[in-house]
Amino acid sequence: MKIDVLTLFPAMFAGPLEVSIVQRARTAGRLHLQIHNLRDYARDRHKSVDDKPFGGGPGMVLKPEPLFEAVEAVAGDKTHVLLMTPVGRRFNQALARELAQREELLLICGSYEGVDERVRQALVDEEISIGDYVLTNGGLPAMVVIDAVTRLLPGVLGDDESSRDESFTQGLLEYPQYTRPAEFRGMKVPEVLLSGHHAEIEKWRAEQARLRTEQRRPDLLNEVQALQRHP
Ligand code: 21W
Repeated sequence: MKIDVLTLFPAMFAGPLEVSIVQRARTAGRLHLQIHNLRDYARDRHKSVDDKPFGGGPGMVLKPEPLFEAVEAVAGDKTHVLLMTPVGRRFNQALARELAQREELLLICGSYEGVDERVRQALVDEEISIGDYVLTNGGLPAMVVIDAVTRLLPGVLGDDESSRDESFTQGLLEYPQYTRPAEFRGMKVPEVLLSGHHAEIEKWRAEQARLRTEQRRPDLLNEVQALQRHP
């Protein structure tokens, strides 16, 4: 998959996308990721990317010209263009799966200033928010989307990682896990996990996952039922 990012803060992207599974996907050639500085597409002498809002009011608005220039330079016919914005569709695992089917994504990071509406109108296929809290710009949300999508690309997770991911607990919260020692500071590992009875262990884990989900995230249970009907 090819992913391009348009941002005013390219420095944010050093780090999170250069470690762990995303870095592994890049090295393996499964993910071609490029970060572009929106300011490089400003044509005027001052490289301005924003201006005062028509109608007055505080703050600034990202100008259309640099965004149009950038998208026209970077996007191809097949590119799915996303705008990261607090008013977008809420990001979740189902949307990550949808996006992972695309060949090319272009993520535009909004800033606190907001974006000229004509960008939405003419350039953007889909607007995405990662949740109901106010961030300073769309950089972190873009990294969240890239991380969640990358691990779903074919060949990115190892067999062990992806079989764990597709286990029966899909859509439920994770069951409790333990490693050695069997007793630590008086706290014991549940007997069943030491028993070697694989069927019993599976049953216990399934129960625990369901219990935890009922207690902590009852909202997820409807989605799990839907998943079980159409996996
Ligand atoms: C914060 C942008 C506030 C715009 C009137 C009109 C992208 C984000 C962002 C940001 C405003 C996401 C205004 C969850 C987020 C993001 C920065 C509003 C002022 N007044 N997901 N416009 N949370 N955040 N602008 O903050 O760009 S995805």
